[in-house]
Amino acid sequence: MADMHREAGARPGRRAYIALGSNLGDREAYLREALRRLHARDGIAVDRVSAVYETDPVGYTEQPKFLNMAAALTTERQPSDLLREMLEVERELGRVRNIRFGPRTIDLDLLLMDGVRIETDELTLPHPRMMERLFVLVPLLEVMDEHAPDRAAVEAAARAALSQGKDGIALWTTITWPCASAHSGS
Ligand code: PH2
Ligand code: MG
Ligand code: MG
Repeated sequence: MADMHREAGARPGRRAYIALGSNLGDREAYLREALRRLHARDGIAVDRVSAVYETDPVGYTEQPKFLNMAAALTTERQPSDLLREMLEVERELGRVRNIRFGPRTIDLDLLLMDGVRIETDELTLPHPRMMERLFVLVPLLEVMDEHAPDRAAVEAAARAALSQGKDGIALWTTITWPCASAHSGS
């Protein structure tokens, strides 16, 4: 199948890219725990993670700075099913939804799945706001496959956003992945 993804030693499935963000509590711990919990779920493997960036809040600006990162997954799940698992991990990590775009312990956004274009009430792919957000584009490019169908579009968007300056996003740390506590799934 043309849209199936394989890598030496990897599970079969489709490539997906997600963005992670946190601006409440121990932000780095929430990012790590979200990755660990996603990876532990059946049919979802976290293959690569970007560096972690500290970023100024965009949109609703009266809130603490975020830590943002991105990850490349392989999944056998359907898009809506993957999204449901991501929302469940958000809930497990204490995410409370009150202010739209407001502070959160963890935000997991499904950005892209190779070959998938959809628009439903729950999910739009590609993510409708990803192309304007440097805090999404910079980490995403670090984990995207060289030949990913959407890579050229993401690069062009990052160039456009970077031409306005790289203010508001600074390297925070790097995470070694897989970490010792992430089970292999094999
Ligand atoms: N998420 C938002 C709104 N604003 N700003 C930054 N820097 N990082 C985010 O993850 C973010 C935001 C809504 O999802
Ligand atoms: Mg978001
Ligand atoms: Mg979200």
